[in-house]
Amino acid sequence: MSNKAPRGVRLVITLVGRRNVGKSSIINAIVDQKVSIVSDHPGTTTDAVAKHYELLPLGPVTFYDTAGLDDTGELGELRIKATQKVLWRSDVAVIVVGEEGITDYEKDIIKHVNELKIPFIIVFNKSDLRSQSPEDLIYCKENKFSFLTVSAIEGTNVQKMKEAIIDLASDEIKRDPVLAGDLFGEGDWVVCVVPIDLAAPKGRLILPQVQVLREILDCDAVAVTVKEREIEEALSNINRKPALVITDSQVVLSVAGDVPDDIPLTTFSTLFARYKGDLPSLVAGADTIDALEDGDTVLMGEACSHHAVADDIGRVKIPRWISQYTGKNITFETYSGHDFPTDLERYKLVIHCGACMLNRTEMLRRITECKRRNVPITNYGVAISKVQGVLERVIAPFNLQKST
Ligand SMILES: Nc1nc2c(ncn2[C@@H]2O[C@H](COP(=O)(O)OP(=O)(O)OP(=O)(O)O)[C@@H](O)[C@H]2O)c(=O)[nH]1
Ligand code: SF4
Ligand SMILES: [Mg+2]
Repeated sequence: MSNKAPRGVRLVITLVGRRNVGKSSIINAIVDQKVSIVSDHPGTTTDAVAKHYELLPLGPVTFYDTAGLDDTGELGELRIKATQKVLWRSDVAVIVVGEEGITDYEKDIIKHVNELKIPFIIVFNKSDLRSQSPEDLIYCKENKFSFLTVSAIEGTNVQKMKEAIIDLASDEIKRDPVLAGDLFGEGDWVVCVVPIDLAAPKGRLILPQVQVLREILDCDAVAVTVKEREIEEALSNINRKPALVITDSQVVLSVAGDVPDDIPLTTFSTLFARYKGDLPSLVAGADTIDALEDGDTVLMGEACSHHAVADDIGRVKIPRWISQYTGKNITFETYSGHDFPTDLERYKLVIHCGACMLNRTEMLRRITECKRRNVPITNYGVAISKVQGVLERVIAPFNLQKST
């Protein structure tokens, strides 16, 4: 069993429901191990528990066991919030129903999961104690909800439940997104420009660079890696035209000057904007930079609370470049972590980080949520290319259809 797949490609399956309905027992039955504590005391699971598992034939997945959504009191509220946060990054939800059947609590959960457009199955657990009521059966059928009766204790229908989960995962999510491999062919040369400055971690490359290099090698192409100062020399010394040059966004302007126009050029961030999200939407969002006015507020969305450095890209550099580019007096607010603000409408534009710590589902959900609220969203890399005047060039290799 492999537990080493990068977090970004794991499918996330979350079990939600009231306390004591058997969520933890179901996870234990699926993975056939005691990963979650089970007891008849309601509220046993207090924090979301993650279990990595190889769900064949789908591949590596993470099951989240969550705290019951009917928890009361101040702590209960925090737990409910934590469970909702997990839902944001979920590809599939399993809504577990206990002996009481579907009540208003369950209907609320279904409504919430539906709003987030998470495919779900309703699992009527404890079938050894009680069979599904005719009302619940009608409710599921009328609403066309998938459902299954299960007994976690006796193992009834556990295999069927696994199969139903695999069926629910959308084809889009099941497909491994392509990073760069469609932009060059076998035997092609690809030049990667990697600045080694103070912000570069000691002794290693960062994960996006490593992933791109690995994909070039997987495609049987030739990877040439240089710092920005050496690009010109490298291009004049390799005796064939590279199929693509991929540069760090922060040096894209100088690299664009050094790479002749007939060589396709893009940035690592643009590759990741497509891999992690929806490139046409993020490119369309960048148009809003031209429409910013004095007094507008822009949200800088960071997906993790990384340690901010003196000349931080999201907190210092991009705000400075956008202020210079627009000449407007704009307020920049930063938001970090797995939360996403609920008052999005306050912002004229959201500029999101590269989302290396988010899975694709969560980034797509953030984009969808912005679109639903009519707030344009772009990301750091696309915004940088826009204000540097090279956006058209770095998106040219992707042949994008304009998104609205
Ligand atoms: N008879 C029967 N009992 C079950 C079944 N599934 C779970 N239980 C029992 O129900 C109780 C609650 O199970 P848990 O798995 O802890 O429920 P939970 O939803 O994780 O509960 P919280 O963590 O408190 O939210 C335990 O006593 C389990 O043994 C089942 O299929 N049949
Ligand atoms: S790109 Fe986003 S998720 Fe990745 S380290 Fe930066 S702030 Fe964190
Ligand atoms: Mg539990």
